[in-house]
Amino acid sequence: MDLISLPVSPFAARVRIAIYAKGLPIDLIPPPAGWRDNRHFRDLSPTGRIPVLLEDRGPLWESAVLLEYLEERFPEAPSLMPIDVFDRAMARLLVRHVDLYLMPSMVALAKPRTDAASARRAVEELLNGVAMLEDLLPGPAYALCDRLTIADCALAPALFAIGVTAERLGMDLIAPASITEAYAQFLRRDQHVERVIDEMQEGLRHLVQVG
Ligand SMILES: N[C@@H](CCC(=O)N[C@@H](CS)C(=O)NCC(=O)O)C(=O)O
Repeated sequence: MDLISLPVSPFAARVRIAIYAKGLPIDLIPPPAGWRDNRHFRDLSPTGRIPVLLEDRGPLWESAVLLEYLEERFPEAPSLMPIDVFDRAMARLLVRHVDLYLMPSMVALAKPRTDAASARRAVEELLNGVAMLEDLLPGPAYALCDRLTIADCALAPALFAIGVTAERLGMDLIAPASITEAYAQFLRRDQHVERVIDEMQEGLRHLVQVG
């Protein structure tokens, strides 16, 4: 089984954390050259986005779906879902929070040609999304139960990407939210999160070098 992934993609990064933490036999492969306009890639990924999991029965996409699919597909591997049913709902809720209230504005800000009004709106939305997290996160601990879950898999790369974007803009988008900041720092000490953040950093360095 293969995962089409790019080191810097926060969506692919969350799936890689899950793959590493679960010790799964899944190979990471890059998309084909010119993937955005590549017809073969479009056949695998109708949305034209990364990541894509290549299963024997066909491709699967949408990183939040992939996180849950890997849970069910490899029941013998260490679980990244809490046991408690309320915590399971919270895990899904935090993944949704990342996808609905953090990533859209982060992606808008990361675009090279965002106009000033859109950028202001995106910063406001992002600050709002981070502020909401303050009431949902525990501080320096895993988001739920006492181990890594899909919530941490989604949050760690998103918070890293927000930090990188904020630094580029000369802003501080996470540090004012002290609980979220402490949580992000704590997560970086998890070996699987650290590995993937290193991959993202390396990918960013490469992007800067090639321009
Ligand atoms: N909702 C999708 C979002 C995936 C996504 O937007 N991936 C980005 C890379 S981080 C992408 O492929 N963007 C298309 C592009 O850059 O043209 C998911 O969770 O998998």
